[in-house]
Amino acid sequence: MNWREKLTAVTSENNSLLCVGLDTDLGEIPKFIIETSRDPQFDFNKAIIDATKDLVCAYKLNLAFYEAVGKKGLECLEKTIQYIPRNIFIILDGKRNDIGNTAQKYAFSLFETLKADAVTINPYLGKDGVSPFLDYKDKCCFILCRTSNPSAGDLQDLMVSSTPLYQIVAQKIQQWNVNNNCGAVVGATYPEELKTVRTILGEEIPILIPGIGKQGGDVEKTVQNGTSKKKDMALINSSREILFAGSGEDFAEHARSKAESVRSQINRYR
Ligand code: OMP
Repeated sequence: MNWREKLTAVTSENNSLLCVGLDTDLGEIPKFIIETSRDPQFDFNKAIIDATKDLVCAYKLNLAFYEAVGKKGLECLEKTIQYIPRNIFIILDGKRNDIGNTAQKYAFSLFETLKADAVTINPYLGKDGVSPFLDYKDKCCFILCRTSNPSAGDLQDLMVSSTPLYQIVAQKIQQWNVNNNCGAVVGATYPEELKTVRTILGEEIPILIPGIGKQGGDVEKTVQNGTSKKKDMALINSSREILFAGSGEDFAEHARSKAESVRSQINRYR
C-alpha cells in the first residue's frame, strides 16, 4: 500500500482530516505521570493514542521533543511508532534537508529505520537536497511552503520577479511531483496564502496544515481554503491543544473530547 492509499483509507475509515501532533514535552505532561511512571513520555503517548486512534487520520511526531530527551527519547520515538495502529498515517516532522549524500542518510533514517509514511522537508537547498526523499516513491514528502510562525514572511514573502517566494516554492512542489509523492506545509494562521497555495497545487497534492489550536488558526477557513474540491487532501494538525487539554488523571479523556470536538468542527465545513 503506498502513502496515498493508506491516507485515503484512514481518512475515510475515521472520517477525519485531523492529525494529532505527538509533541510530547516532558515539562507539560501531567505531574502524576512524571512521579509514578518509569517511562513517562511513552506512557503519555500510549494513553493519547489509545484515546484518539479512532478520531485521527494521522499522528505527527515532531522529532525535537524526542531528541531533546536523549537516548530514552529516541527509544520512546521508536516505541511510539511501533505502538501506533498500522492503519494510521505516521508523519515524522524533522524539517530535514542537506546536501545530497547527507539528505540520503536522513531519508534512510526516517523512512527505513524509523518507518515513517511521510516526513517534513525544508526546500532551502533546492532540488538535489529534496530528491533523496522523493526517491522513496511510496512515501510522502511534505515540503515547507508557507509556515505558520509570525516571522514566516521574512523570507517566504520576499518578491522574486514580482512573485512571493512561497508561491515559487509551491510551483516547485508541483514540478517536483513526478513520483506523485509531494505534499506542502502551509500554516493555518495564513488562510489567504493557504488558498493561493491550494490553487497552485491543484487537487491531488496533500497539504499538511498546522496552526489551529494553540496558534489560533481559524478552522473554517482552513478547511475551505486548504482542502481539495472533494474536501480531502488536507491534514490539519493540532498538538498542544489536544495533548494538554487536561492535566489530571483523566488527561486522556480530556484529550479525546478535545480531539472529537476539533474533528467535528473540521467535518462541519467539509
Ligand atoms: P501546536 O501549535 O502545539 O498545535 O503544534 C504545531 C506543530 O506543527 C509543531 O510540531 C510545529 O513544529 C509544527 N509546525 C508548525 O507549527 N508550523 C509550521 O509552519 C510547520 C509545522 C510542521 O511542519 O509541522
